[in-house]
Amino acid sequence: VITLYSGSVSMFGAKAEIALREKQITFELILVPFSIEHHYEPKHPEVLRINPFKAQVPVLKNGDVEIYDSTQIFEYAESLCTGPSLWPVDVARKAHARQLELQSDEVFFPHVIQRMKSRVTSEDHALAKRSKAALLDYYAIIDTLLVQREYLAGTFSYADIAFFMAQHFSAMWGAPPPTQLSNLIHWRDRIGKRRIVADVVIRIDRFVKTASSPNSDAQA
Ligand SMILES: N[C@@H](CCC(=O)N[C@@H](CS)C(=O)NCC(=O)O)C(=O)O
Repeated sequence: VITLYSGSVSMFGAKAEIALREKQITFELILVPFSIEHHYEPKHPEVLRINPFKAQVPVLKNGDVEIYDSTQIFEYAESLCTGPSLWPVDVARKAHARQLELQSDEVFFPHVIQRMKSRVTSEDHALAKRSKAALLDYYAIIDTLLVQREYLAGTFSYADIAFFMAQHFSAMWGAPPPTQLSNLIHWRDRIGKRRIVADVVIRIDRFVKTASSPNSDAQA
């Protein structure tokens, strides 16, 4: 049996969860404890054991296979050969899709993380502004890429899953795709309508709403 350890508000965990579901892989989902006050502390023992270096979710376990990192989980999911192929078949398109997936995690999302951090310390306000400008620049690049294209790399792929979740978290932190970038907006709506994607997003949004309400246990 496959087990995925994720978090209630984990962008990277959501990527992995959506991918496994889109690949029609049966798995058990364990949401590790998370609260606004203590974040992921104390860390889940299985997360610490399987990912001792980073102690981060997502982590996946399937018998002897114990791996971490959302991109590695994409690769593992693809190698199980179930469901639709989520990398383009064409070699060049596949390479492009991988680049876009990396950019989403390592170029775009770090600016979102910067904005999450800046919320805590107001002296970082200038940094938060600079991050927003960088996010907007990247949105414009993706909007151009999506001219006459339904999905980032041609067919629905891991690149779409990654960037959909990244932009969703960016929106949560005050930097949604601007409405005038219509290719990007249509793409976002197209991906967001997928049953599997919608279910994961609804659960995250519900958690955020509950955790940030004044009466919630998460703040206690
Ligand atoms: N590169 C990793 C990043 C994973 C990551 O940043 N996980 C966050 C949650 S979204 C986490 O576990 N943070 C807790 C911590 O760093 O202490 C991936 O793609 O899975």
